[in-house]
Amino acid sequence: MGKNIVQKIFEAHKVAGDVDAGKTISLRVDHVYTQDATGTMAWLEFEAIGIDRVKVPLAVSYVDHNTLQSNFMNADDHLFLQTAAQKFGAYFSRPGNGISHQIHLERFGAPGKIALGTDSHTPTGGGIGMIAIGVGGLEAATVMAGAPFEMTMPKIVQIKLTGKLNRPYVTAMDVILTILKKLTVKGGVGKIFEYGGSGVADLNVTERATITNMGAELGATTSIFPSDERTLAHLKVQKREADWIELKADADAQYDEVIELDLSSVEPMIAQPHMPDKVVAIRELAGKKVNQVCIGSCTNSSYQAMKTVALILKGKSVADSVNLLINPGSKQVYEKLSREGLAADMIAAGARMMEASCGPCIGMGGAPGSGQVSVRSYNRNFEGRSGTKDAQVYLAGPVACAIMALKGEMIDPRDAGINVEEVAEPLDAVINDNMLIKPLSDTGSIKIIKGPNIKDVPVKQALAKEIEAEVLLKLGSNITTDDIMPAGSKVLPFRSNIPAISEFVFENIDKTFSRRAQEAIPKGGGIIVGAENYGQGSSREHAAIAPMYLGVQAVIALSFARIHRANLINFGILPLLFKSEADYEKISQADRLAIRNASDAVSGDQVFKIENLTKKISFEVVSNLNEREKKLILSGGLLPYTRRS
Ligand code: MIC
Ligand code: SF4
Repeated sequence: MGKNIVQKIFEAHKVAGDVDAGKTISLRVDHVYTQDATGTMAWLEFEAIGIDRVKVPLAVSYVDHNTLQSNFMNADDHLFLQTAAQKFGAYFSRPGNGISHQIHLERFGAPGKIALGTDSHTPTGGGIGMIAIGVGGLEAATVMAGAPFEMTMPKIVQIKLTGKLNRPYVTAMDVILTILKKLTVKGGVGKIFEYGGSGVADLNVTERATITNMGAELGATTSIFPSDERTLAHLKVQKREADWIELKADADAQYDEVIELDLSSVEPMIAQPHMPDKVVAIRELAGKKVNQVCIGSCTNSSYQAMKTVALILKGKSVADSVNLLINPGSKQVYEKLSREGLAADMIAAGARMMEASCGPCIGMGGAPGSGQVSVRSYNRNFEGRSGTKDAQVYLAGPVACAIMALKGEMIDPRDAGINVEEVAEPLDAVINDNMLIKPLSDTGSIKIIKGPNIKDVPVKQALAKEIEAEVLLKLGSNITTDDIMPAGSKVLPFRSNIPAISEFVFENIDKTFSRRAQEAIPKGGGIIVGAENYGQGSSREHAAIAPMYLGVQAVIALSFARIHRANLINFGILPLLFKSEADYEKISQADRLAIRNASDAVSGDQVFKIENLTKKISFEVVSNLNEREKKLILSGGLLPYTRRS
């Protein structure tokens, strides 16, 4: 029987296990990369494991999130990351060099490889034919220390593309927004999307990367495109054609499911507040006033996208009511735009140019005003993420964004009367790796420098036999990690200080959470109750470590998002699933729950009896842990487990 691309790459990297859906598989990993906001923990955890040097062929430590330096904290973190990278044998990408995913696509990504990144948008690498998966920092640290990467094999779904995009008004962003509308933010859970069909050839690598980037918003484990002539063209521009291999599915390859999409049917789309799947055609919102437009991020930062934007803005002026912010994805793109006068066209039109970093996407500056409408070529519009709780954030393609910045209102780009030039993929790039510091061979004299805000990683005790704890919070579906552990310029600098960051847990949902959790610690700690897709969004393990630090013992939900579930387990918090949906209704906030024989149930049949001591009823939950996950939970998490074994 023929094989699909995912099966081919997984077979070639398999250390143990099976490539069949639902089975556990262990994989050899080629690249591991971290970004600063998750990387400080990852590298502290690597240090805590006690290995001298990374054991994967390529490790890169990027700095792209915490670049706003309003005091010493972020700058201290950068120095820690730089010295840790040098000590442990990783590349270090300096602040200013750009966003990890964009740079990885330019300088390191290669078809057929397996990459792990401590960021949920790592699947951007699928655009170049890599299996690129987002993981928590501790997972990355253990793989860098030499462990294989273990996961439950997802289902493999083919998205079969036909036709061609109606360029230049329709972009790759509209393709993924169309898919999000159809499949929703839960539609990819437990799946890998493999793109195929004749329409693939219509998309270049950076357009493919926009699509795989936002596969994260579908909840997918990852997404991948074939490697073909267009992949070779991308690598040639980067002077890396030696990294090219052809990758395609066999003619008789099988998939768990096939979804068809005709690219010529895609029209300009927009996601409405506050979820990336609340997608409608832009024309349905025509006339709505816009206060802010942001263009860039890891989703739409290619030279091609940025040049298209520059040419739309050239010789014109942003509307009086609009603030236009542009954050190019990499120094490489930014330098080329500058050398060719395109950045000047953006500035002349009134764009506020930001450094090549995540910026407003994660609330690092550029927060909209109260209740303002912001349209962004980014990937997430969760409530409050922009830094302004009542801001109305929409997501759209870069062409639509640039046109709305000029018009001051929402408009289908085809109706704006603005001629948009079709920009081809570049034939060359400004290659200057001076902001990428190479690993050293002799690291003996390197001292890791830690500023006063960098604190040790807290470690949990082994799982208790009996848990008796209070329901600290009862939540609905699709709770994001931004809800659990907010980001933004105020909170992000505490990413290397768990005691300090834990003060902000669930801040936007319930300001009393952290205090109540701390008060519950002497009485057995807390439990969180969620509904479907609990923990969707980012890979930030702080959404697990900080609750663990605040005494949270278990989360009971109807379903979990993949990375967050893994992070909970890695930090010793039990992820429990209701056996019957009706039991969700029977729990109220502040109820006291008892989980009898918790550790026995983990090692045994994984069915737990929960007694609701307040309501005097009981019900059952299950844990569905694989053998390794059982050991981690029993030990109190991956760090105590790794140290002990
Ligand atoms: C995000 O887009 O939410 C982030 C910030 O990049 C996160 C990582 C983080 O929280 O540090 C992600 O996507 O994983
Ligand atoms: Fe950065 Fe935003 Fe991309 Fe996350 S989604 S990596 S914050 S640009």
